[in-house]
Amino acid sequence: MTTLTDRRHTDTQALAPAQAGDLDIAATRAEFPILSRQVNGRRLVYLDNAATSQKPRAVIRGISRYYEQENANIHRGVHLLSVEATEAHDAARRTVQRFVNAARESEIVFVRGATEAINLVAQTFGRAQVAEGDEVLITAMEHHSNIVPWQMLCEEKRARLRVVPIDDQGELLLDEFEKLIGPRTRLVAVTHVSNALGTVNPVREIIAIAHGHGVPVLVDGAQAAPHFAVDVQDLNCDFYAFSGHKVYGPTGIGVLYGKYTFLDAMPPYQGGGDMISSVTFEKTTYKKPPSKFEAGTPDIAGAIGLGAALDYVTGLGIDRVAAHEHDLLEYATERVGAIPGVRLIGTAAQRAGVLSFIHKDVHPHDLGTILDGEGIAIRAGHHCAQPVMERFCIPATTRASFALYNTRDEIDALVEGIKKAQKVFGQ
Ligand code: C6P
Repeated sequence: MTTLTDRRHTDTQALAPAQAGDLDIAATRAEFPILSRQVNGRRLVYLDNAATSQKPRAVIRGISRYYEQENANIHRGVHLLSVEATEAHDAARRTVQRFVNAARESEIVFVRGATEAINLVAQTFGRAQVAEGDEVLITAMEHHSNIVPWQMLCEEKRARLRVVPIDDQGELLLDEFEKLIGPRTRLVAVTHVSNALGTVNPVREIIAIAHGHGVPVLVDGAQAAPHFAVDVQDLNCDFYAFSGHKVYGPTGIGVLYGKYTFLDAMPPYQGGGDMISSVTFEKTTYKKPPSKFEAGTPDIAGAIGLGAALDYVTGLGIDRVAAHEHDLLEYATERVGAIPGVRLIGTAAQRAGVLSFIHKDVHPHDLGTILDGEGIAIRAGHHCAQPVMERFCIPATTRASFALYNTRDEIDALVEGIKKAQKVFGQ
């Protein structure tokens, strides 16, 4: 059955090559109700999109519609509502499949978010494949979600977690990566885009090198999927993880893409309803992927909301979004970087979505508080990437992160806010 979700995607296949300025930002902003609210008596300037992005009406409506018109459990009922809810959930999976260009719908596993996706791989693939003395290779710019699950696995298996270092710009040292990967490496887990530095890693090249050693690769795409086109077949990654709430979808839903051969060979993650073929007290047999990894009633409304979000982004054109955000990041880098006392943290040649910085006189948390008073939302802290802070010998950064609805005016407001903080705290 072809759904609205399916058709919308087809309609947007033939977009012209994207340029900054292609998006109608005023019209786009009008689709996000929260952007018109006031914060501390000022218009909201929302620059904390790497933490979570705001939701367009299409997503809010999609979720409301499900609860108002279709609410039922899926895969279980013979009644109409259950059939409709099942179809809507299945359509959302096809939308995700197209969004990342997976070869098969069954390669898309719905999870709670990037964190759960990575834990799933660590607890299934990892526990089956990693033994004493083996190695898991990550990088020095990973989010805690792509460190701790591997650390837990390595502790349990008496395996070794190895870390590819980064340089002062926040770029991965590829020659070190080539030195570290070896006969004991069982998996490479690497972020596509660093949430603390904005670095876009050359994951295609990393995957090719790893595959040359027969090593599979998991890519943490939490900060990539919202910002540019992701094609898992082109990347040739074995696993790809991302969260719905950073791509304009709801919280509590995310995606694990896995090559079917891997998913099929992996043991289940959790046991329960909907993941079994048959159960007796003697033996249980499991369904094929993705059901094998989706025990229990899933977040049905979340999947539908995620489908609506990806349709929304596809409708705008992800390349147009990328071009617009690239322009914002360049502008912000130039303007914030020119403020006396500011040091940018993360100056890689390829960056996306994120501008991290420190100010010599103003602690990031104080700066965050002053900016909040101006209605400007940013994040201050270690961004769940403490090893990155350690690498740069700093406790925290201030981070502005961008989305498709942000404007140059909002960056100007950020610059004014930083200058105000400087006056308050500067010596
Ligand atoms: N980073 C940030 O403010 P979850 O929490 O599962 O949706 O996403 C985890 C995650 C994994 N990888 C990367 C690269 C991430 O940036 C995140 C989430 C947020 O930077 C919250 S800490």
